[in-house]
Amino acid sequence: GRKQSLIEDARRDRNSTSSSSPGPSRLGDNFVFEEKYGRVSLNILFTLSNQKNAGFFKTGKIFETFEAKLVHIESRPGRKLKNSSSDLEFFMKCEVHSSDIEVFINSLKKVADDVRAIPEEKVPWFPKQIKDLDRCNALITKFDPEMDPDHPGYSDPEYKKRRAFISELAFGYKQEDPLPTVEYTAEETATWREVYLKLRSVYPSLACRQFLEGLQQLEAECGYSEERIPQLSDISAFLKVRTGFQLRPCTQYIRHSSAPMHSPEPDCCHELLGHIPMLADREFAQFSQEIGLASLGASDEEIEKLSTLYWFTVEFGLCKQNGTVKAYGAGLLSSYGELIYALSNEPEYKSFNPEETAVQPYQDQTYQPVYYVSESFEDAKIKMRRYAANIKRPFAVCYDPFTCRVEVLDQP
Ligand code: NLE
Ligand code: FE
Repeated sequence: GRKQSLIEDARRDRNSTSSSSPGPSRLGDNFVFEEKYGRVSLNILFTLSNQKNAGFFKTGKIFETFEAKLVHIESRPGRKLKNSSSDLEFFMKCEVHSSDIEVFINSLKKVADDVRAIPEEKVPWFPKQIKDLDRCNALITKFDPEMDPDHPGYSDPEYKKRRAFISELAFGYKQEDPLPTVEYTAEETATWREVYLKLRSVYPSLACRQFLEGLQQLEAECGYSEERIPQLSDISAFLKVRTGFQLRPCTQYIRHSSAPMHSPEPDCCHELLGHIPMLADREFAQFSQEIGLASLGASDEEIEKLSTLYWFTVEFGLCKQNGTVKAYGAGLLSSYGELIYALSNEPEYKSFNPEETAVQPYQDQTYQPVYYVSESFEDAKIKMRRYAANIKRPFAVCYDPFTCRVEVLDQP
């Protein structure tokens, strides 16, 4: 009897609204669902406070009544302090008839608490904890020497073999693994030495203060020198106590010995000399994290803009210090050729402003024709936060330093 009446209730509800206005289906004022063949994909979240699971079967009936095709179900203990510990939170992916959405959600609201529906299209998967980055290892670099005839190692089969071997270490890496150690050859160390000494000679006049401080600490405490290529595990431990940053392996191979002053692709010189000293600075580390957090759950279009912002700041940024322009971008600090060029009077300078910088076209084959100058990292961080706050997402994200997880907060 109960079963029948529930279905009838729901059917009645359904019929009473089936003649409602055509066009995009709406839920409240926030979401417009995208239809495909009259059906929409929904992510449904709700809490059940019923101790005997009866609530769960009631929701099941509603799914059945509305012919909602279930794609995925997850449950976990509820987190809300005010409720009893027997609460369960559910996350379900399903497809429903678009004309049914409102009445379907309303029916769920009668048997479950905190019912929320988020259109599938607006919530792409994104990493929420460090371990999730194991799913992001399949990084493709477009300047692979196997593919690109302009790569300095293109016609050196030995080099390509070695580079492929080292890059495999990163592809197979899992968060619980120790950071891979690479035994570098004498030739590789010779390339490092050349890059190191050349760059080291111009850093004092061209690199920003934070970079010089970071490098000095790395030389004093992490064995940075022209003698050997530092290993990731030492650096990761070093950064962790300074700014909380930790490393995962990426490009541990080194550039081809024929082109030490500029590499089209990132390599260990770029990571170790360009990025690491900057990531030892708290203000800069926070700035970098702002960009990452802003990207989580954002649309592809927004992510394109954020990567442009990353390009003109973290990779190729300049900043003012005591009235002079200095380099802080890693792509400059790891390329003697471009560092000298960027701080000559050849390229054009513009002042950093996220709205404008985000849409500046760029190429990655050779030196940049235009660079953006920030007033300070603090100023860049504040502007970046303001920019990120305006990105439209159905939720906000917040990094919890205690659990090292990204918390997803629902927008009111
Ligand atoms: N051009 C840089 C270098 O030579 O170190 C690498 C570029 C990474 C974006
Ligand atoms: Fe980089």
